[in-house]
Amino acid sequence: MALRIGVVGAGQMGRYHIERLAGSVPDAEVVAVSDVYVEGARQVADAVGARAYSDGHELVADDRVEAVLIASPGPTHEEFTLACLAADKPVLCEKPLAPTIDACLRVLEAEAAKPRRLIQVGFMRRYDDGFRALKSATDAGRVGRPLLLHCRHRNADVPPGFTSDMMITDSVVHDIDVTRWLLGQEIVAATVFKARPSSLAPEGLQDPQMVMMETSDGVLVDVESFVTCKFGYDIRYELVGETGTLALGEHAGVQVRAEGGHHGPIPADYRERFGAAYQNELQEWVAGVLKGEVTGPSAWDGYATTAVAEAAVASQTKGDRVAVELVDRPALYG
Ligand code: ISE
Repeated sequence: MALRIGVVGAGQMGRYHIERLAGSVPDAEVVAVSDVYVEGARQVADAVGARAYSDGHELVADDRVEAVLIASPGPTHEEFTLACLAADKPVLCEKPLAPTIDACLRVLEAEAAKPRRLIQVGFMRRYDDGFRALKSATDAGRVGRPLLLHCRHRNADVPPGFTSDMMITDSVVHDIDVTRWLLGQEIVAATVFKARPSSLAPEGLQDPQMVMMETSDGVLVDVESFVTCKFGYDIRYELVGETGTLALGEHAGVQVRAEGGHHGPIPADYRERFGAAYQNELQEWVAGVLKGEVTGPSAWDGYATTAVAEAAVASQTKGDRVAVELVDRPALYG
């Protein structure tokens, strides 16, 4: 039997997920789609034979919907995840879990009172083969104890209205999540440094920025966030251990040496770079839910990531190191 899924939000990410769920994820069926712009929901719903709603709460309450994927704007995530918890329905929520620490804590507390996890947060890099290989090599001790982690996060461009704090809350959040997951440590402080802005960045956008993070065991992490780099979507990592380094992302795809030059492909955007990761994420989520398990990035991960992002945004304005304080980790999250 296929898992009957309702998707809240029929914008860019919602449509991207619906296409996959309906076309290439085994045992998944999209039975409902909601969007405040109901015409948009109807258009997508009709294409996959689903019902359309203008109100996500009606979708969550629909008896046909067994599990929910939330891809609506971040500020709506709290109300919809809470509705899913109240209805006891597993939910895959796109990042962020919620945009503020307080909102994340309300979701965390509601789930922590349950006997089992229902929420997974959409940090898809954990499902990328390259990032998984990096984690296996780190865990296997291939380069000894980690000391430093260098992260490069470059986007060709950003949509109009993209702001300097969104470079943290929309973009660097992935590096925050990868750091915690890869090292198995919490981040205890963040400091943001501002380079001189690119003359090609929109007026007022502080681009690029460097985010320095410190982990609980003293690993130092630097993230370059450069969202108007113009040349493509460029994600690179280097972990420095006591006996060697592990690098990711330097040479993806076929490298051509010809005509006196050396050329290789650069993905245009994150959907191209992480297409396979999104596919794995959905497949593993559906397969898990059908077995009664939710094992991907948790509400705790969503909360901790938002807490670090808030500290980094505070550091942007204070120009100083900002400590991250987390609440005690509820038993549900191990
Ligand atoms: C976007 O929202 C994402 O989630 C991408 O993974 C990230 O690289 C990009 O910077 C964000 O804008």
